[in-house]
Amino acid sequence: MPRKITVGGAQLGPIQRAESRTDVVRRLIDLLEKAHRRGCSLVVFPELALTTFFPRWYADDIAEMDVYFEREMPSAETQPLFDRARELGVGFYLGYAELDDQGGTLHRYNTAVLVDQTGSIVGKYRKVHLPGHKEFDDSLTRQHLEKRYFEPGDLGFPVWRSMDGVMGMCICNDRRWPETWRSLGMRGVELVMLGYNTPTGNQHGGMEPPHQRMFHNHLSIQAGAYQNATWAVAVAKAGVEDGHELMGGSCIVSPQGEIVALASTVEDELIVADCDLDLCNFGKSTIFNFAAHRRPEHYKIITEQAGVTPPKE
Ligand code: CDV
Repeated sequence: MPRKITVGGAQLGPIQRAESRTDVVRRLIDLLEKAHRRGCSLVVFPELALTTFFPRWYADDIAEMDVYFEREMPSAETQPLFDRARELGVGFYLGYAELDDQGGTLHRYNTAVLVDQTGSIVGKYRKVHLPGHKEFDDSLTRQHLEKRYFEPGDLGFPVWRSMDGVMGMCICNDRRWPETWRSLGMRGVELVMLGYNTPTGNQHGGMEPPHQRMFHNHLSIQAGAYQNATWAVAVAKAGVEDGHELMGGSCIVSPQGEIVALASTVEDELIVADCDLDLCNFGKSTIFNFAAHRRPEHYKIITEQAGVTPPKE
């Protein structure tokens, strides 16, 4: 039996600060219904897909940003998305800001869940690689305060057997780190879902103009997919959000590293691809047969230290 799954990447245009959760969920449901009409059984939404990208703003008291967080998933406001997904038999990946107060202590994470075709949450991932900084930095052209508002994820890089395949998740900046992809690859991942909110301009001024930012976006995803012989579905929140421009470029990448579907706008837009999960077998059994070719005895430096140790002058 071929393991083909038709996947939709549901890119979102901007979500302005004033937009209510109910209005956003309506947009998500519209995209979900469109995806269903196009034969999709899985839809990937962006990172922080329920609100504006609030880490661009500084608040002295981080609790001021709690209005952008979800205390439960699903909540009263997001339940209609889960209900519609179950009615249509479409699974989805959804990114959101998670406020976890289990055990009496508050924890804030940049989170994504995988929901299966019955509307049940089968997996949760919390973003490991948080970009940016913790304190206001006036040397930058713009702030990116994810390190202020979120803790690094504490769940590692798990995978789940769902929808006939081995499914993995990561979030935005994670895609730039080969460690993310290899951790998922080592667990046999066949489809990586990821959402992103990437400003079109670099916060360090003139370096890295927009065309390079887009190149790096695709380069990271294509390399990660190829080197781990997996499908990748990468989905942006795009356009001018509260005066700040986010890049589009949502794409679906094959296990050969080729882009097979690409968004052409910075608005709500659905991209679709038929993903044959068995196409992963070629890379996994030949050039990227890890058991046959990896040399972990030489890789210790990767897990034993974070920074660089150059040779002495
Ligand atoms: N939301 C993100 O993780 N954005 C980062 C930006 C700050 C570079 C990204 O890697 O796209």
